Amino acid sequence: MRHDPYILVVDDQMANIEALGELLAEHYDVRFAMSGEQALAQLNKQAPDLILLDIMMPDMDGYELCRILQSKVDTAEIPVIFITALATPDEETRGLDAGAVDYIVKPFNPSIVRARVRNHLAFKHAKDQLRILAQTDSLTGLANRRFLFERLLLEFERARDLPETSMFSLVLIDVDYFKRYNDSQGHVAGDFCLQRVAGVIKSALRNPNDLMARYGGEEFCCLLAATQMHEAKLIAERICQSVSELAIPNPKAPGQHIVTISAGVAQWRSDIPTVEGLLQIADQALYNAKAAGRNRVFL
Ligand code: GH3
Ligand code: MG
Ligand code: MG
Ligand code: MG
Repeated sequence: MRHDPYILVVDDQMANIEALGELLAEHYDVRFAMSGEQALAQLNKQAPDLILLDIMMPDMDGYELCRILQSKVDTAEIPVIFITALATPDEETRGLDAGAVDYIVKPFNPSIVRARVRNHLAFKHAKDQLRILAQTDSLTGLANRRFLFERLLLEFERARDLPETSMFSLVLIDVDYFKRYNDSQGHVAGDFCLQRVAGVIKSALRNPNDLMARYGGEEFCCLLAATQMHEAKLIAERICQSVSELAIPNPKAPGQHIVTISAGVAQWRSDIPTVEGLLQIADQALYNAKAAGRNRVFL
């Protein structure tokens, strides 16, 4: 079910909130806050799709709130429309410079407000869709390589700044004898097999800070936040076990003739300052798992 877009109205006067609520409630989930602090508290619970923001408010004014929103990763992408009695070009410029997408002067024309809100929400929706596409692997629905590296770079930056409290692990996964699978079952079945393996990897996700990605063709990488390598190894072993339990026939593979995976695990350390360095350690562990007979996890 699709939910109505959520619009947060921030204004210190009830009359303004009521007027905007009346105008927009038919098509949108309209909620309100009567101060900047209240708005920030609301934003922590759920991010709105759009904010309608008054400028003149006691304590924190609209410009300041807008700047705070722009400075935080979680809120920087939420479009803000100022809706204010301040009507000079200087004030409008200041509002747009603070990062607002639009500026509406009170008293407002209801149908223009509705039209602007609708257009900005459509733009926001298109942007969200594009971002999801840019971050997602289309075959498996996991994160793609680009998004994985963006996140890894962020994690490394954070770890460099706070080495004492930083900890995370990488699991590099490679499907065993997958060339033989393709050769005997065909590429279409191969793609379907990768989707099923990805499904197992996805179900190992524990919280929003974990990231499961398709690293390359039949290779996957899990970024496990706040996880040391022995815990990461257990998670990888569970994935390994679950993939073998799928019992997907791979007639040309030795042993049980089923699809299995191998994995290498590495934990972040301050003496390995680059993403590539840590990936190389995980890759060496993966290589050792392969050499030791596959269908297993190595540190
Ligand atoms: P190993 O156990 O040593 O990993 O053997 P392997 O055969 O899995 O290793 P190799 O790297 O030689 O083969 C990987 C194969 O994965 C080659 C390629 O045909 C297949 N592959 C890579 N990407 C895709 C994909 O998107 N779809 C399908 N169907 N096959 C893919
Ligand atoms: Mg006001
Ligand atoms: Mg491979
Ligand atoms: Mg392989």
